[in-house]
Amino acid sequence: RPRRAVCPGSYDPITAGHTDVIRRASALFDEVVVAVLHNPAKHGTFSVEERIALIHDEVDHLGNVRVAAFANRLLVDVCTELDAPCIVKGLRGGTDFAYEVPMALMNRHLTDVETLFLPGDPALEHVSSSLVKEVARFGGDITGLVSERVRTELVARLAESSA
Ligand code: COD
Repeated sequence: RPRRAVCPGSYDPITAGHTDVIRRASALFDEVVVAVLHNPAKHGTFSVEERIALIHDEVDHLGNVRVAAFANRLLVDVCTELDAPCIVKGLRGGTDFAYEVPMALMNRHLTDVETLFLPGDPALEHVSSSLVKEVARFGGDITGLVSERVRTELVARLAESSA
């Protein structure tokens, strides 16, 4: 039975911070499932299909990472369906910790799934999808915070939406 972990998130879009956590998780487990959790009623910057394509571009070379989308589901139910006893998340300092620990405890309360926290790369501590989008929207340079493909597609997407 393979040891499997889930890296959950919105991934709207995937950033260098996400990629770092997924890469490190892929070295620790037999298989990692990147789970894009979304609410179909809410419009993201990228569609779920676009987010999945952008994630594949960054993780396929790792060889043991799958990508799947789940709409309106509890993360613990996703873990049960995937037969994954562990969630892996990156922590960006104290604020993430305060927000993430109650979720980890709630998830364990619901199904006894464990959450493994990896300290985020300090060089990427300021990187989130939302800040990257805000900087890009107003013309700031996001090189190195996302892949070149994400940067190009994000800049194009934001130009369309402000046109
Ligand atoms: N450094 C390190 N880690 C990072 C960085 C960075 N720079 N950036 C992102 N990460 C990691 C974090 O671990 C983060 O948790 C993860 O990437 C995902 O980030 P986002 O922004 O894409 O995703 P979120 O925070 O919007 O995702 C939240 C979930 C979808 C995981 C959460 O809402 C959820 O579990 N929803 C399902 C419903 C549910 O089960 N609710 C009850 C929970 S108790």
